Amino acid sequence: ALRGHKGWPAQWTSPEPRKGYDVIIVGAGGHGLGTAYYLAKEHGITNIAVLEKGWLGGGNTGRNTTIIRSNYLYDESAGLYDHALKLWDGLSQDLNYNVMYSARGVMMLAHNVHDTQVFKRHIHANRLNGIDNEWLTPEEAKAFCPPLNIHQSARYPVVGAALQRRGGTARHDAVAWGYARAAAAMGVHIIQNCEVTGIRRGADGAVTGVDTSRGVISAKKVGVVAAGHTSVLMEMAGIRMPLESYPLQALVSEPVKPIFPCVVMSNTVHAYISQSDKGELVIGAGTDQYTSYSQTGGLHILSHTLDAICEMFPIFTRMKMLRTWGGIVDVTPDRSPILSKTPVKGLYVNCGWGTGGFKATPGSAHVFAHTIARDEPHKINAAFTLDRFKTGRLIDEAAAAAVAH
Ligand code: FAD
Ligand code: PYC
Repeated sequence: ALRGHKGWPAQWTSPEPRKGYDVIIVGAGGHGLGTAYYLAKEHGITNIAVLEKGWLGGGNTGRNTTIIRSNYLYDESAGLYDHALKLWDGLSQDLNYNVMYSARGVMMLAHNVHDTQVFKRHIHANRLNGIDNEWLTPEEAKAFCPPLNIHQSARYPVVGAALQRRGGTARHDAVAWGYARAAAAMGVHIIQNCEVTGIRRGADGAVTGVDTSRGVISAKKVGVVAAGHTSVLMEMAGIRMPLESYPLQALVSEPVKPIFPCVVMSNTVHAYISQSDKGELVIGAGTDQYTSYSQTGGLHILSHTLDAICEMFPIFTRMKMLRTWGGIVDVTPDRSPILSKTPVKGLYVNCGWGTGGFKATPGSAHVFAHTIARDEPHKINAAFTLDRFKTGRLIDEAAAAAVAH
């Protein structure tokens, strides 16, 4: 800053695309950039292009509310999300980039008998999988989060809470930037403003490359990591995906001094909240109830969420909201992601994270890189196939999503 912001070295270069690469990753969000990073670092594949139609990190990675946790119900999910949580722990050191991971605790509020039973089931299942999760009384919940209103006259009084102490938040942009810088340093090309408009296949049906707004680029392996636009891309290869795309909104308040020590979520009243290091209250809602590719959402969703925030935290009633935004989330029927080979040789897909993929970024990228490099899934993502919507071997995590949709 003292030099007038001049002479700063670029964190990654912006090369012209080559004619071809060993691997093309479509989408420069955290999952796509992370995949390129682990392909280079762990599998020695560096002739990679990450193609991004907009700017790096401008999709859901840069729009999410950064909640990280691994308190999912089923063994498969526990394996995947806790793999990610363990990687978060050392990610700043690994990337030599401060991703500001803060294990400040994620507390999910129970407001009725149903919530209590569901959360206790999750707590027991998590513990059997070696994942921390504990039940708190309303008084213990308030001790952990002093702004919380536990008065029993509330519309939906707090009757208890599930707390994962290792859960928390991280700086979303830094995750994209950290992976981008580290991948570029190993030779990965990150090409922004390059929209993929077609997926090319040879006579044998296998992938041969992609059409883009900057010309044809060839590759024998293409990984689609395009979050809200997965269906559009996969359609280019003739694959109809079991996905629905919805707007999901969030908003932040004016910045205030540190007041909120943790993350609190309530699926029943449809609101969640944390405080960023800048001091803003970061607040999120449920998805809109209609499918759309517009990165805005209905105002009524936000007002409903703010009603709930004011009920749970009357201390915030007079806070001013600064800005709102939306992203498009791709939702699978069982609310679990797809990290998989596809019926098209050389085409791989990482999608279906719905409202909750930020937390999984390092773990998802790590196992997806393995899947592409070895042409077979890592044991951690073996169950997260595209095929499961044919076989019926679903991983139903609707209750763990914790965001209404
Ligand atoms: P993205 O970051 O969206 O990256 C995909 C990229 O693909 C985009 O940059 C896009 O421009 C690019 N792309 C698309 N089509 C093309 C094309 N044709 N050619 C080239 N590029 C293309 N998850 C959590 O775990 N915790 C949370 O607290 C949380 N909060 C959320 C709040 C909101 C408001 C939203 C919208 C999402 C939230 N999520 C949360 C979900 C999370 O953001 C996503 O699951 C995750 O960021 C997905 O990462 P990604 O890298 O797969 O996708
Ligand atoms: O998956 O934890 C989550 C989440 C919080 C907000 C949006 N998604």
